[in-house]
Amino acid sequence: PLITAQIAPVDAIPDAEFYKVEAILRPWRVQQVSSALLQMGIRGVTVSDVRGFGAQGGSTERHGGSEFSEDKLVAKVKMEIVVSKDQVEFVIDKIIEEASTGEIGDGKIFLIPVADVIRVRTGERGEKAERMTGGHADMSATTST
Ligand code: AKG
Repeated sequence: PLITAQIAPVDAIPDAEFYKVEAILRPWRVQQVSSALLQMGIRGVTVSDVRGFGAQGGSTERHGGSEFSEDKLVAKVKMEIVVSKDQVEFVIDKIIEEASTGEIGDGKIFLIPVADVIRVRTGERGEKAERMTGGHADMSATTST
């Protein structure tokens, strides 16, 4: 089934030039998600192995009564991607498309406004620092300097 982010536009959240899309995902779906992002020109993904639990208390079983009985930490992967505002919805939709199984434990996506991006090598800030050669900005070619 095709699932995309339900209408909750970026306009309704704190305004920023850049946002961090932080996704907690099933480890075995991460390769699929990151190659899809790469294909759409997204460059710059940070991945960490994490453990945690969500609304189900980490329980993988759903039969009555046992759901909230223990806090079991489940292995997940945290993907962090900082993109400009115009790319946020594409990235969220792509993550959902590639990571969703429809089962409990698919994970969650957090959207965080980012105040600035600074490239360590050059000290560049803002869009200059966020943009990467061969990345989304070059592929869409809507802006070029
Ligand atoms: C949760 O704790 O909310 C879960 O979804 C547990 C199931 C899982 O992550 O595999």
